[in-house]
Amino acid sequence: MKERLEALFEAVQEFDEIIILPHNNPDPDAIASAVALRHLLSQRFNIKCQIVYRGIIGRAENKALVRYLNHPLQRLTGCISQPCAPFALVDTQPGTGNNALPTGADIAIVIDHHPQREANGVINFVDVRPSVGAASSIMTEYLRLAQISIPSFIATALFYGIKTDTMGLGRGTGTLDMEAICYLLPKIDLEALLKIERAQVPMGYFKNLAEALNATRIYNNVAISYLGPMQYPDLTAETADFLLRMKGIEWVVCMGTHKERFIISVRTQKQAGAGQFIQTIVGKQGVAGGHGSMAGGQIIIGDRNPDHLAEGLIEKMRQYLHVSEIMGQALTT
Ligand SMILES: [Mn+2]
Repeated sequence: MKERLEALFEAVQEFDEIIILPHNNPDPDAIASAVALRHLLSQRFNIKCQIVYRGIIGRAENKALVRYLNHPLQRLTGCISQPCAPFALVDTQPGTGNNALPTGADIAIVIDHHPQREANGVINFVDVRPSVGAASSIMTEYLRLAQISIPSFIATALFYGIKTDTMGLGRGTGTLDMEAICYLLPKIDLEALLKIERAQVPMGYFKNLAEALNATRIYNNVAISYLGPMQYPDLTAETADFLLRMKGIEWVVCMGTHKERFIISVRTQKQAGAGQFIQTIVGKQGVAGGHGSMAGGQIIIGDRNPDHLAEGLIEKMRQYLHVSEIMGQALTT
């Protein structure tokens, strides 16, 4: 591991500035990893780091987290035309289609825990560990190895990143995640964490929730919810996490549209297969990827009717999961 840290340092030492890029619509793991990497690079090498992202930070908890961190991320509106510094990707990789990396950009670092993608071009340093539950656990390890003290607000963010990505240390958790949690625990700001986790939600949240439940149909052990147009893109992920608690349900798929995109989130009680499932379903229509038990995909709607797109996808899902139920049963009526 010491060698890995050396290699990471070697990859960045020639730079004065680095652009840190998490995945689009960053979640707590992506946000915390970005902030931790900035801390590592600025403390050790005085490198100026800018954290940028594309999309929306939609969930009330995630908004509360960035408020607590004093808004460390800058939202990109246009495309990055001529980046003045190399990129460091966290919680994402080149070629996934879920980040704002411009084609041909210089990449200094990739730190991720999603399945490894084939990347084109030269990357100074790559650390991709799909066996780890959260990128925040990898970042905690680097800070520990570098013997850089972790301020309470970063420890809190990393802790929350691990907790959410592993669904409270249940989903895809490995030894490194447990080690990171134990190391971070004495350093966290518990009161702040509770405020983030119990962040107040706007009234519209309950309307969304009611609509999502009403839209849910049960196909044997599969729950599928098509939400139509959504106010923010990670509503599908939020709804899917919620529905997975339903007794007898092994697979949950939530779909909806946000601006020009059709968004799909998949969750499963099984420990494997979610990434492969969504990649097969989306195919060449868009981009998809994920872990064993949580995954997602996006399709640019173009001139297609999103309702028809949803119908076609549901049919493919039924076949893939060998579901005999054809129409599905409404959950709430
Ligand atoms: Mn992650």
